[in-house]
Amino acid sequence: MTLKLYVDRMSQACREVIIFCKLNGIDFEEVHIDLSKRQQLSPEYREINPIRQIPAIMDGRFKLSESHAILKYLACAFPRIADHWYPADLYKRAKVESVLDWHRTNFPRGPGSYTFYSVLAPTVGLPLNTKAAARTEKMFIACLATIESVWLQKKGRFLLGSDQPSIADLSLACEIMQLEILDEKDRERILGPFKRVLKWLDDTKNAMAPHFEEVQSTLAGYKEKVQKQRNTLGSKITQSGRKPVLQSNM
Ligand SMILES: N[C@@H](CCC(=O)N[C@@H](CS)C(=O)NCC(=O)O)C(=O)O
Repeated sequence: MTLKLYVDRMSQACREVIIFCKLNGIDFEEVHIDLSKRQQLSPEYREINPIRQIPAIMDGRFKLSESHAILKYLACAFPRIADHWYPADLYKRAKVESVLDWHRTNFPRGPGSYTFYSVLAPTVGLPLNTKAAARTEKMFIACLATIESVWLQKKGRFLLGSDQPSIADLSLACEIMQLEILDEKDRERILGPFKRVLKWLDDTKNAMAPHFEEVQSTLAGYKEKVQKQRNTLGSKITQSGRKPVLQSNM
């Protein structure tokens, strides 16, 4: 039975799962759960993931949510997945886990939240929020500084001084790629000072070509959609039934 991925490519957590499958030749069916239509809240999807978030997978009768748990499951459940993704060696695996845990603890209020508050919120009927965007920007700039000075080392092109990427590289890179949805100037302002991070992102794109860029390219479409929506938003009622507010200072 084909593995099913319940995803929306607008979500960085979903993109990492799709890219992992593509890179490793895992056959899958992509079931689109449209966040902008709040399909994650539907009764049908609740049967797949009662937490009502994406991504989730169904492998036969086995259901699983949480992107990091999914990546680890796929790395172990499917044959011939190269060891560097999720090393069998206890010490190397523990280090990868350490980056993944750090990522989940610190980044949820990072690029995803920043792009949400500063650009994407209206696509789901919520107001932009400049104060929250400024708060999250501070937090994730601190995270970028940690990647630059702790997780990226002088030796090795990838996190933890490795010569090959792990699921931690894939997941963090997808998170940071969410910034693609911003204007070039804004992205440059945020990422520009972090030269090692920029080099690592390039190395990651190259190591994961062509699937990394192909799956991330969906963001360009969203960027265009968001810009159009920004132009017309003032006069429209959103799906939530609320009149959208373009700026909120809460
Ligand atoms: N920790 C979860 C986060 C999942 C998550 O926040 N998903 C978002 C999309 S990026 C979602 O489903 N949001 C819709 C909602 O919360 O209603 C993971 O890594 O899978």
